[in-house]
Amino acid sequence: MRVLLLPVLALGLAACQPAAEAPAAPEAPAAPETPATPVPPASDVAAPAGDAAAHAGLMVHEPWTRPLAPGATVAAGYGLLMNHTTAPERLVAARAEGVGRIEIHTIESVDGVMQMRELEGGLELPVDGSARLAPGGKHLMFFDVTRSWAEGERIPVTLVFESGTEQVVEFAVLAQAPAGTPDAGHGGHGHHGH
Ligand SMILES: [Cu+2]
Repeated sequence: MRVLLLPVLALGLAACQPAAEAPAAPEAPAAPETPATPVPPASDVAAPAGDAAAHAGLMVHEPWTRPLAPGATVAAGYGLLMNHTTAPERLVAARAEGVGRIEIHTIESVDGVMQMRELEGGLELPVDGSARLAPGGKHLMFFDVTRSWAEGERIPVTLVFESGTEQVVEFAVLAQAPAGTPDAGHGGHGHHGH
């Protein structure tokens, strides 16, 4: 997955980086001992849970997925991603225990037929911007899920951002979309091949 993403990522950077800013060195294969991941100031880390903490750094509001019947291996993940850092970010990958691989998908109409495909360059998160993952739109796609997910469970998913920041988010398993989700009545992903 990571290997596949890198060339795509490089293209995305070249296309989207503002001309005024020098692109960050795209190499940095993260030597295990070097703390390459930006660490927020201690004051931010110590912030109590609640609205203040919820609106710091990179966050996902109401991450959720649907129950997965026994034998089913494909699921989708939704939520509202927000970037409250001072630098543009991109969600470039994700992984979770018990999930073979996770892709970032978008849906578009091709000749009147809705089709989903991998979102090239990942999911863009401008400074103070957000990106919504929702039924009928962009979503995380979980492949090769090895067990069923029951309503009420929480599925920890590690989100990997372009800067190297990784964040574990617990996706709630919900039979009904949370209130406020666009197109909440839209069905699942049964048509997805693979
Ligand atoms: Cu998909």
